[in-house]
Amino acid sequence: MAAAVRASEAAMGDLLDLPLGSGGETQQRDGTGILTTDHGVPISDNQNSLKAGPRGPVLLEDFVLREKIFHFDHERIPERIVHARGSGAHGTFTVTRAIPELTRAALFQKAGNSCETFTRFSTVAGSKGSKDTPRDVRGFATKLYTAEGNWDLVANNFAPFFVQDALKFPDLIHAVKPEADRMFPQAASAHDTFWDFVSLMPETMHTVMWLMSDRALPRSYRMMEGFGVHTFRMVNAEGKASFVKFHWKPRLGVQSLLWDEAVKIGGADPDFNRRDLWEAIDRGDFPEFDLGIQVFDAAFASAQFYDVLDATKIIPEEDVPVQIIGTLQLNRNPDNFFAETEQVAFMPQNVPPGIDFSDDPLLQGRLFSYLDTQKSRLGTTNFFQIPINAPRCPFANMQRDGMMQTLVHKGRANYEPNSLDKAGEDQGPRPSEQGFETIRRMDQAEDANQKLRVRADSFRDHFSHARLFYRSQTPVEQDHIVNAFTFELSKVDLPHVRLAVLAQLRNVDETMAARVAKGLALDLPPRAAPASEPVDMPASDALSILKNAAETLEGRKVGILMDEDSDASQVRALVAAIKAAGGVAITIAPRRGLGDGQLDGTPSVVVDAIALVLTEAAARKLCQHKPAIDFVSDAFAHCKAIGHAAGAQPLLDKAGVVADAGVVPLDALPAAAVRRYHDREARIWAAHP
Ligand code: HDE
Repeated sequence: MAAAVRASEAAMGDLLDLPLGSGGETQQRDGTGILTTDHGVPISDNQNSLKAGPRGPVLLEDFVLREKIFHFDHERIPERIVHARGSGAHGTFTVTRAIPELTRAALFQKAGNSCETFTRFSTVAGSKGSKDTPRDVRGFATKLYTAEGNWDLVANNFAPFFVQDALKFPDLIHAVKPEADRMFPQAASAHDTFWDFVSLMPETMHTVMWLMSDRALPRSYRMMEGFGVHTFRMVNAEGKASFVKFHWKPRLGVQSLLWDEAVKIGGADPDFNRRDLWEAIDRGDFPEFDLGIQVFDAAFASAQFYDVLDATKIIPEEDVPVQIIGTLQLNRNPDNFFAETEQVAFMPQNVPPGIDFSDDPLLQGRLFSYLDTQKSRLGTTNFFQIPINAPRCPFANMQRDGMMQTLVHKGRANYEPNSLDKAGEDQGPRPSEQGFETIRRMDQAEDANQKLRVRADSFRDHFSHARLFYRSQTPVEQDHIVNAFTFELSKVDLPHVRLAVLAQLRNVDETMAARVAKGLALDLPPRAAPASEPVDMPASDALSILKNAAETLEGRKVGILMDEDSDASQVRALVAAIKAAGGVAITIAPRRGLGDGQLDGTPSVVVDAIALVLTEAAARKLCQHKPAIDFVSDAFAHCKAIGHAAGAQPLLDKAGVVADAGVVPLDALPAAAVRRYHDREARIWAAHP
């Protein structure tokens, strides 16, 4: 086989003469258990460098030391420009509904077809070492290793995007990242430059509404929706194309943190979402997401007052329902963070035949950016050979050589066409009629033959969808949005920027703008004239988290506070009841040996509900201990269910807990812990505007 690069994993193993693991990963050959240099020379002493005499200077001759330090010095690669902090998981995607009428992609021809996957969740603005819980968009990128090549569905947990044209992406990211001179704030949008950009770019307003909402504070990566954002196309075997938007729907429902909780978790457990994902997979609670599509045609597209090619817009699910076509299950933690989660290279241009792009100018820009960034991050055009990036299907072409080439191509056929087969040699791969074929434009515009550096008129409306989003929320969710704007703008030092944002907010909702202004002690400035007057759309319930809340203990964690005098049988019964309802229970005690967590290091922000299994004497003693009081008062303020033994009353009183539907006896806790009690908010956070 001369030109074919790789016919199967087995062939790759032959070529490299290396054993391959089940996921295609190359292992070190460590069967002997002997430590060697990178070049296989056995090492006898890994404690001491080679010196001239016992106390003498270290010798340059020490190749063991030099190789080890040299490798260490080069261990880091550039972090991603955006989405630097991420967590990954292997999984399986299974088709639940065949859609040959929509796409010729082999994967979707039969229900039951499946492929391996790798998913990476991420925050966007923060560096690799930043916390998991900032107010931010989350990435949700999945590589599906299909039989027709990799399909990368590089999604976010927000349905719209901030800007309409890829040309504005670097400006957006520069504005939100830490400010250029001082390099703070880290992983936060609450600063001058971000809001300056927002105030001058009204097209950002719809996505800013999502950013100010609880969608920006996911409780868990297992509890987020994912959105392909752009309009894509599917093409069937007859060449008929349809527009599609991709959605991931979490089986556990969408759940979010409260802002105060997110801030405190940032200190208590900066790895909160990463740990949650790892632990869930580790204990066999495999996260699952349904893949849905919204399908529509050119006639629907042209009948809307907004442009379906404008990524700052959504298509309400009430207008085009989401049809479920498959399920993603994340079922294996990475073996090595760097090799897999860090080196995985997603590219929206990776699509199998039968899936195609639209003319969305943001998507078109992404088709360039991702390939380019991988070369810069991974250092070589051969990054596709890294096991996590390599297709699991045969692949072959005439691309050759380059840095870190690991494939040993044989024969002379490194050009196409050739007639080497006539001389009995391998001719190598040739194009196929079944191959990817770019679909003709569906929306052939009159101006298609002109070169124009313009923004289409159909992209002028910037506020209708922002308004739709706000009006689709419950009052509690609207309060959270008002509070988020107030907090963020309170961190903006430039007074004219605060006013300019308020002037824009008046186009979204007058009451909301007035409340934010009040919170900032500002008079409302005149409304900023919009490029196009907003249209009132019917509210979309699908946009609210609370209207769709899944009342279940599945995926939720209960923290049981106890000490050495607690009734062990009560604790055991509670743990069993929580497990039986699908939840996870952890015990927390003032001293670690007594529970899974130690009280001072396990505040209630890291769990979804609490139980107090305490005697009255223990409760009285804990009234003298600040972390215990905070444990209870925070759980109450964060609207969590609180189950308690009768003896715990002194601690409840000390923490200011007022009886309500979420404060229950221990045996009622599993039923009460399926939700939050948001009606407490008005009382506890009364000073908010
Ligand atoms: Fe990305 N984006 N992006 N993006 N994006 C990257 O690629 C870019 C956009 C998204 O876990 C980078 O490998 C441009 C929308 C995710 O590895 C980079 C534009 C959506 C991830 C890049 C966008 C996304 C990235 C940085 C505007 C939602 C993380 C490192 C034209 C659909 C993937 C990298 C992972 C990563 C560019 C806009 C999602 C620089 C130019 C819209 C989930 O190439």
